[in-house]
Amino acid sequence: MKPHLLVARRLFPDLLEPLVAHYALRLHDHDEALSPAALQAQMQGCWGLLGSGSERVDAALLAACPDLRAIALITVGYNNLDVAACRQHGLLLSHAPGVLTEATAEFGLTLLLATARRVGESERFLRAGQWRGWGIDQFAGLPVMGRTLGIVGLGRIGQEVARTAQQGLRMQVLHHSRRPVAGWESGWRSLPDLLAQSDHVMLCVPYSPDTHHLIGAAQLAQMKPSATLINLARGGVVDDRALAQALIRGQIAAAGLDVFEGEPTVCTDLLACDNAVLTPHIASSTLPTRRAMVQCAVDNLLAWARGEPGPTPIPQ
Ligand code: 8YV
Repeated sequence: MKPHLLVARRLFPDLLEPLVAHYALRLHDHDEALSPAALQAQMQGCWGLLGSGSERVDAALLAACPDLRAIALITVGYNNLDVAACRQHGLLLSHAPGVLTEATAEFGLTLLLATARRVGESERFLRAGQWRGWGIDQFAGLPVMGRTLGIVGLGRIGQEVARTAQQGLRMQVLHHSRRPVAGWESGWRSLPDLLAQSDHVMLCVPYSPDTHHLIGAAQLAQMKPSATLINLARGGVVDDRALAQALIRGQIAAAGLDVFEGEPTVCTDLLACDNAVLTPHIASSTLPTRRAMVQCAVDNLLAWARGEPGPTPIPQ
């Protein structure tokens, strides 16, 4: 009998096809994530989970799903897993590093430019039929080229943003990371210094208990009033309510957010902020990239079916 594999999202059926030879697929063919209770129910008897990064797997779920032996994620982030608990249960774990670096970095810069140059706000104004004439200071934005970009978290995506911002936009790049990153030592700043010195701040740091609400009221108060904040990381890295207050009070100029605490629900105060560009977690969303992410999970599952280690295990 083939082991059961829960595919917890609507993915690309053609890419899942090779799995059928080895696994009995149980498809949750929807864009809406399974609730924790539904996930637990669907996982009964499953050997594996092909997940999208939003399925919470913790000690309680593992205890309730004793057959679970493997989790392959299509995402690079794996903060939805209690990795220590998964390892205690001896699970095989994989994620999708590398394949989404360019698309995500590209979107970080898209959000930065759109936020600084007020693309969302001015488009809403035009579509609402409010454009009566060209104005000398109409939607005057903030300059990006040649300015200082502070990147929090200089992993693969952060470094790709840094290189592109330096080369393409002639930006001076500062960064804050826990460990020094070879080749980038001179741009390292403490978090307060980075926040105080940057014209634009971009968050590229993984989410963990250590980075929960890394940016809250106190940190927002350290930023320049003319600065923008871009969140490309995870919702929980920013205290969204504090951010909305900072945007309303003009404590910072604008924000560009692709990720939210409690997404897909978005804090209503943020929704009301015209100086925020808000996108529905699409940074990695180009078709080639999304397909490569799914392929990465499939490759790990196929390797496991052959009794081999997968190509992209979650690091120890
Ligand atoms: C995913 C991501 O699109 O890979 C990640 O960690 O954040 C994105 O690329 C997202 O997690 C899908 O749920």
